[in-house]
Amino acid sequence: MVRLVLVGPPGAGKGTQAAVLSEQLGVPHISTGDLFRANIGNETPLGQKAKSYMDAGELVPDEVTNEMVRDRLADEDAAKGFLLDGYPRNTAQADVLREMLAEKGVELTAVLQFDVPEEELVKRMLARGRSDDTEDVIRRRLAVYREETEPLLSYYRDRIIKIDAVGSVEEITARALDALRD
Ligand code: B4P
Repeated sequence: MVRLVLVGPPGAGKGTQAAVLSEQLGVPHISTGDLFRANIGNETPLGQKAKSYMDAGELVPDEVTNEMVRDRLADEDAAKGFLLDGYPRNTAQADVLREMLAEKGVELTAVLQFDVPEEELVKRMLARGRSDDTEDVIRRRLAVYREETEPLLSYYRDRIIKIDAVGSVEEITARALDALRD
C-alpha cells in the first residue's frame, strides 16, 4: 500500500504522471486542481469560491482546500492508499494532512519532487493553454510556488525523492517507479 504526494512547480507534469502512476500502483489519483475544476464546471458553491483564486494564480484558501481533501480521503477507495497531486501546497496544508493521516494511524510513504527548469515550465503551460495558462498568471503561479510550496521540500526532507522530470512521459514514469522501488 502506498501513500504518495507529488510536489513540483506548476506545469511540472504532476497531473500527467499521477494519472499513469496511480494506474500502475493501483491507488486513486487525487488532484486538488482537478477537484476544483470539476466543481467549477458543475457550478457548485465550492467551485464559485475557488474560481477567482485559480484565475489569478493564487492558492485557494486552506480551509476550503483542506475540507475538500478530508472528504475525498474519507472515500472507501482511499483506504487502500492514494496518490495526492497538488496537495499539500504549503506547510499549513501539510500539517493538516499529517493530522488527517495520524487519525487513521498512517503516514506518507514518500514525497516525489518533480524537478523542471523554469523556461521549460512556461513553454509547457503556454502549449497546454488552460484558462489559467496566460503568461501573467503563469508568472504569478511560479512566484506562489517559490514562496509557499518550496518550503515543503525541507518539511518533507526525511521522505523526499527528487525526480528529473525533463524527458518523455514514459521516461519520467520509469524514473519515478525505479526510485520508489529503491
Ligand atoms: P494544478 O491543477 O495542480 O496544476 P499545475 O500545477 O499547473 O500542473 P501540473 O504540474 O499538474 O502539470 P500537467 O501534468 O498538467 O493547479 C491549478 C491551480 O489550482 C493552482 O494554481 C491553484 O490555484 C489551485 N490549487 C490546486 N491545488 C491547490 C492546493 N492544494 N491549495 C490551494 N490551491 C490549489 O502538465 C503541464 C503541461 O505539460 C501539460 O500540457 C502536459 O501535457 C505537459 N507535459 C507533461 N509532461 C511532459 C513532458 N514530460 N514533456 C513535455 N510536456 C509535458
